[in-house]
Amino acid sequence: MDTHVASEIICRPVRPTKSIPSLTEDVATGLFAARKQLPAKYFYDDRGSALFERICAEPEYYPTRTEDALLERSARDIISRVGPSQIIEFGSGMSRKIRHLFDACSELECYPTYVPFDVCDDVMIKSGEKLAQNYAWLDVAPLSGDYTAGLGNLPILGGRNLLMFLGGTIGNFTEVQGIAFLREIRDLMGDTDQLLLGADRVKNPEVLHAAYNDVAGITAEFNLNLLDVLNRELGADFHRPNFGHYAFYNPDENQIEMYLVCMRDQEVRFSDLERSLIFKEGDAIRTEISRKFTRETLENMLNCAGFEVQSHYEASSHLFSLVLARPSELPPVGA
Ligand code: AVJ
Repeated sequence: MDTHVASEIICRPVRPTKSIPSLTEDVATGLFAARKQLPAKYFYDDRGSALFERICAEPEYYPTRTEDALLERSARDIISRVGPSQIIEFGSGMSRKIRHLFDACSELECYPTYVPFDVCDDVMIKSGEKLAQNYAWLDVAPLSGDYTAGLGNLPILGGRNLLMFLGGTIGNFTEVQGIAFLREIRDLMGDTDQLLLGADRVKNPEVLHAAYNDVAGITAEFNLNLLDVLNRELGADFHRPNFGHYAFYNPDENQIEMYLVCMRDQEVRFSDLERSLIFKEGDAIRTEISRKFTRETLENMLNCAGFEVQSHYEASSHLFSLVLARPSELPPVGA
């Protein structure tokens, strides 16, 4: 007789504290403008999320496997330093990377509750159930919502918490946005809590270029999928073959910039908005920035957000960094 009763995973909704623009508003301000741009979050519909998973497995896309290897190597150190009673992960996705930490938890007999925080309840529940099968001690208590919409309504954190923001997603924010987001995280944290941040590093631009221009064309497909999102969500009629994927490393800004470039004049109709927009050959939409850091710029950003670096784990190749940091005094305004 099977006596094991899987406890049900229930997602707690987190109400936004900031009003976040809708896709319609982002299109109105970002596309109907001289410099066209859209937030990177719109890539991730079901197909876009699946394409991102495939990008992570491409030989040129080093960040995922580098971070994974780093996490595997440093998991014991992280868990023994923090001794978490809760692990909260912003943008948990399919909760793949977390396994290394749980392996270390099992070994060190530290049994935290896992709190993934993401937009998709189904994915968190399915991934959580799988995890719970592998780690008998594990409780999964997801939070559902948009972590960029303010963290003020998160349940108050008791105990010792490890907060995590991995994958290098911090690079999708501008410097100002990134610091503001890290400060919001800091405001949730108590003295014994720590943040684990994953960030991609400045490196040979050829390596960066290749990572966003994989030969199999998955990144191009991921970028172009955004046009399908706009067509579906706003009743638009972008003709995909009119647009091309263009991604390059901008060494002045230390960031990858990704664009959809129009290669043939097209009037695009947004029927839901009752508006049209003329795209000329050569017009471009910036669809993503992905900032790359040096050890210094990364630690500086953390200091500006009110963190003190505890451990900086980096691959010998310096391809990627994981930083464990604890809240400290906020620096004076203007510092
Ligand atoms: C999910 C933000 C880490 O910036 O490398 C991958 C997204 N874009 N290929 C990144 C992405 C193009 C990715 N992050």
